[in-house]
Amino acid sequence: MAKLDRVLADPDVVSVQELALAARNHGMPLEAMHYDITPVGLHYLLHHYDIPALDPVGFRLRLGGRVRTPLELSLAELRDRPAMTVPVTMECAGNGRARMAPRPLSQPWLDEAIGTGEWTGCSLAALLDDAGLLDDAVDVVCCGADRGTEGGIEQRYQRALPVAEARRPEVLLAYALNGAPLPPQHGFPLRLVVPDWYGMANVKWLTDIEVIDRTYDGFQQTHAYRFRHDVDDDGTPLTRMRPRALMVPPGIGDFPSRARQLVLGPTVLHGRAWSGSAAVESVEVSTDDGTTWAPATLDPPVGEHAWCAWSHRWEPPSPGDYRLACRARDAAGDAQPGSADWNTGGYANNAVQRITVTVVDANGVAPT
Ligand SMILES: Nc1nc2c(c(=O)[nH]1)N[C@H]1C(S)=C(S)[C@@H](COP(=O)(O)O)O[C@H]1N2
Ligand SMILES: [Mo]
Repeated sequence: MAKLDRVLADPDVVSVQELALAARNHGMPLEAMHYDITPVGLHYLLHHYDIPALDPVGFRLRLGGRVRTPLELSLAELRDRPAMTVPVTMECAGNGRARMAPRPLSQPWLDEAIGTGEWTGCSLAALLDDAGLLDDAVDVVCCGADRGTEGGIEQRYQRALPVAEARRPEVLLAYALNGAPLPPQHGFPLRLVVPDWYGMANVKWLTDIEVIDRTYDGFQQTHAYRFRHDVDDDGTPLTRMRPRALMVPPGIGDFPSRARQLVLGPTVLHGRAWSGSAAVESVEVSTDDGTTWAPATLDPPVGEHAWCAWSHRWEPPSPGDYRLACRARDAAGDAQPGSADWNTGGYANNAVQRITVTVVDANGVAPT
C-alpha cells in the first residue's frame, strides 16, 4: 500500500488535476449561510468516484455479518419504518485544505465545504436491533455503490462505525433531503447520515451493511481520513467536526477578484458556527486583524446537530482596508487555532477565517 495519503501538490500553484476535482465537487457559497437549511444545490458536494445511477425499484439494502437475522429491505420497506427528520450540519474533513502548505493533491477546499440538510430516514440502531447484533460485533461497515481506484486499489467507497456510534439514536438511513427524495449527487436512493462527524462517515449510495467482529481496516479507514504528522505515523482517525465559525463576506464582491467593498456606515457582520463535540458556546469577532475580539450575538442552534447563526454590529470608524475574523469556542472548551494544525492529509483545518474588506465613503472612494 502506498505510504503517502496523496502526492503533495505544488504549494504555490493550483493544478489542473485539482481544478478537475473542484469542478465536480463544489462548495457552498458563503452567502448561503443566510439559510437555516441549505437549499439543495447549494449544499457542498464531495464524491471520490463517479456518481452511480441506481434503480430505485430493484434497490435493496442488505444487512448481514455478525447478526442473528440478516435483512434485505426495499426502499418501500425502509420508508414504512418510523421516520425521523434531523437537521444536520455537514462539513468535509478536507475543508481548509487549500490553506495548508504543503498540501496533498486532493479537493482544494478553502472554507466552503459545508451545508446543513434536513435529512429524513429511519434509525440505523433500530435496524441493527431487528437484525440482532451478536455479542462479538465490533464495527458496522457501510458500503456505497460507487467504484473507483484510490491509492492504487480498486474499491467501493466504504467506511465503518464502531457499534456504539452506529447505535446513536440520531444516526440515520436517509432517503430524503429537505423534504424531497435524495438527489443523485447526495446519495440517491439511500445514504448514511452520522450527525456531528466529518462528512466522510456519511456513506452515500448505501447498499450493504456488514457487521464484523474486528476493527475494520479498509482503505478509507486505515489509510485515508487519519491525522498523521508524518507519513510513517499510523495516526489517529478523524471523527467529530472541530469547532468553526464562518462569516458571510460583507458588502459587495468584485468579479473576478472577489475583493470586497463596503460603504462606510453601520453594518451587521453575520455567519454560522458549529462543532461536532459540544454546543457552540461563543463566537467572537475581530475587525482589526485579530488584535481585539468582541463577542457576537448567538441565535439558538437550528437543531441539536446543526449550526447556529451569529451576528455582530460593526461601524467602521473611517474608510480604509480592514481585516475581519471570527472564531468559535464550544462547551467542551475546544476553540479554533490561529493557524492550521498541519497533517499529511490536509484534514480538519479549522484555523480562524480572515476576510479583507475595503470600506469606501459614500462616493465609493477608498483612501489610497
Ligand atoms: N459512497 C460515497 N459516500 C461518500 C463519499 C463518496 O465519495 N462516496 N464521500 C464522503 C465525503 S468525503 C463527504 S465530505 C460527504 C459529502 O456528502 P455530500 O456530497 O452529500 O455533501 O460524503 C461522504 N460519503
Ligand atoms: Mo469529505
